Amino acid sequence: MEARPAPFTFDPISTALLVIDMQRDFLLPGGFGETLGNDVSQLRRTIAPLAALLAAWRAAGLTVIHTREGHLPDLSDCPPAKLARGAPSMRIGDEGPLGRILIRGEYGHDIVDELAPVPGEPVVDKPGKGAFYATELGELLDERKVVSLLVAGVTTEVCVHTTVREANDRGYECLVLADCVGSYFPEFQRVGLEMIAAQGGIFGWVADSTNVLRALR
Ligand code: C5J
Repeated sequence: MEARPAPFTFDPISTALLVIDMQRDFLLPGGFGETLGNDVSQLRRTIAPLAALLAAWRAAGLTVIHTREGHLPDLSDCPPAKLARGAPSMRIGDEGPLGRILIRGEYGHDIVDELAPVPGEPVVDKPGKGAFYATELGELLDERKVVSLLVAGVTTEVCVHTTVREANDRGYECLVLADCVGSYFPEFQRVGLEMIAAQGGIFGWVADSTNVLRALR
């Protein structure tokens, strides 16, 4: 299929759609992300195209894996440096508008209703920005003989980038879906995507989900 910087070749059977951290804490108006002063519409524009791609990918019987960033209620898996970073007015584990911020089991930690996982789709809980660090993601992909990833989710320059870099080092071919990844900062979105496809695709490929939908037909 058409992609930047060059066409992307994949076999859907050995490709997983990896949906990163589409959580209420990041995306919902009134949620943690918005209380930090972020414009959540920059992330919310990814929901509709991703829902359409998920529907087509599921209808074709293909692999979907979701991730969620978050921590155990006692914060034993959260490095003190992550807790303190940026001296925020609200920290991970504090009571936020949608429950304790980024704590597993809380309402805000879960995935937005529009993209809710369906039975059989693994949900990987990750304590870090990268989806491979301290998770079972590598084993899940091995079991399913996955060699390529279509990457969607938020945020482009943080958890999407970290995961794509981790995946690249592990030998996966990554296509990042430009319309299905989002950043609160338009400039980071633009540059984040350029960085992936630069230098002949140093971390992978970039394309819109409509190109994938066309390739599936
Ligand atoms: C993610 C973050 N998911 N920005 N987290 O990107 O802290």
